[in-house]
Amino acid sequence: MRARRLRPALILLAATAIGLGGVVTLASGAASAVEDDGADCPVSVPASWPASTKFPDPFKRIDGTRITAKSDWRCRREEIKKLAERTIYGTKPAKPATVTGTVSSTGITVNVTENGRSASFSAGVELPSGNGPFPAVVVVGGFGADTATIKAAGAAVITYDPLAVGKEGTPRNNKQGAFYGVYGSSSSTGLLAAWAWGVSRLIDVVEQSGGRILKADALGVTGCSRYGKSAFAIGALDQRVALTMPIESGTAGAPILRGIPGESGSQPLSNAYGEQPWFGDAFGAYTGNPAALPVDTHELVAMVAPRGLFLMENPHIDWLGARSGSVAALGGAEVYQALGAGENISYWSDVQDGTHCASRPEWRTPLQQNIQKFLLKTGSAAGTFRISAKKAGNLAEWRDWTTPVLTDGPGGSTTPTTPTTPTTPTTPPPG
Ligand code: MCU
Repeated sequence: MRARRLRPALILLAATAIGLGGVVTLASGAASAVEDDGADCPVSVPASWPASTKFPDPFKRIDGTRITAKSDWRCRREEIKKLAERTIYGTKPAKPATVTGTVSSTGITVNVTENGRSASFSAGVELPSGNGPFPAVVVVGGFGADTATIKAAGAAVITYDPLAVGKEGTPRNNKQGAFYGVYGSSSSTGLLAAWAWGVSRLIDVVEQSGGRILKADALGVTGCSRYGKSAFAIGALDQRVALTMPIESGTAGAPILRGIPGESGSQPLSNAYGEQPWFGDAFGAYTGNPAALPVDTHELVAMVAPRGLFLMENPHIDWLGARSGSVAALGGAEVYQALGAGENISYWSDVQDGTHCASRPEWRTPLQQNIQKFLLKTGSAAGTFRISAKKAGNLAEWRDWTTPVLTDGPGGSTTPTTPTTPTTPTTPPPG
């Protein structure tokens, strides 16, 4: 059933960007200073929820009410995160008690300790020409990302080998790698959340390094295929990532899970669940019935909002589920729009070369523009949707909700503001 052999992974890069001080505004799309700005939101995941063949309403809280203000998104996002961890990814633990490490012009080392268990891993660094500190893009795995364009644009490349953090090829009850060394080989957390945890720890180290070489507030992430699934999860699960760029991610990546069974030739949910422990163990209950999921990937797209997101897909290989990918992007874009950040999401599947993870001329300019806009902060290109007619999904078939007009103005805060001067109110930008 495989469309073609999609090579197993090797390594690559990673990037980081971090901490802005103070308030983050929605329209600007700036990254947050923290991994999860809704960590303090009270969320109780119910024991059950209604099934729906259509997309769950991203604006509807677990209690059935809909959000009305942009500032409500922070805690609604946290609900989506908890539901996605419970059913799709497994839990991505928060920062361990101790994270230490080093950043040099050639590499990053990470050491973590939690509950008496320690683990270490490292990543490579390739600097662009010029003087730092530099923004950076974490490249997950060793293929499919256009590292030449990234560096030419002025960003460093952080080469991240996710397999050191979570190995492939293990049974679910004996997972291996740095993550499972700390959280246990029988952890129900899947590889995608484990790999995302690893990048979050790299970001911790870059933050702690003082920004002499790499800028913690200008970090992106990319990767192709299984590492496109990874890039998507990394960006959804860490709000310090300023720019998320998954490539040809397929099932367990951007494509809507509800769409896969009906998309001819796409990788079946059960096949992806069985191929590698990418999904969390709990997803096994949904492979035959995605309508029972309380969330879908349009809401993972929404979790990235208002930050930069550039989804790249290949419409020539059915296995990659690009039609379901387009619907996820369109559904998630509704949240971007409601937050006043509609220009911060791009989707591009209109490409010529059918080869999986090919080097593609079509993506060079938008890649450069996204790096300029979200990492270098020198550009303001509009978001673009270039959906191949070969694999164009129809959002209207998938939703039975409308997109609300949220109050608060375009400058509404998404971050629990810990103002340096607690008495000074935030002034939203004009407009
Ligand atoms: C698209 O990502 C995967 C796909 O899910 C697998 O079925 C296939 O074996 O490998 C792809 C990949 O990672 O190729 C490099």
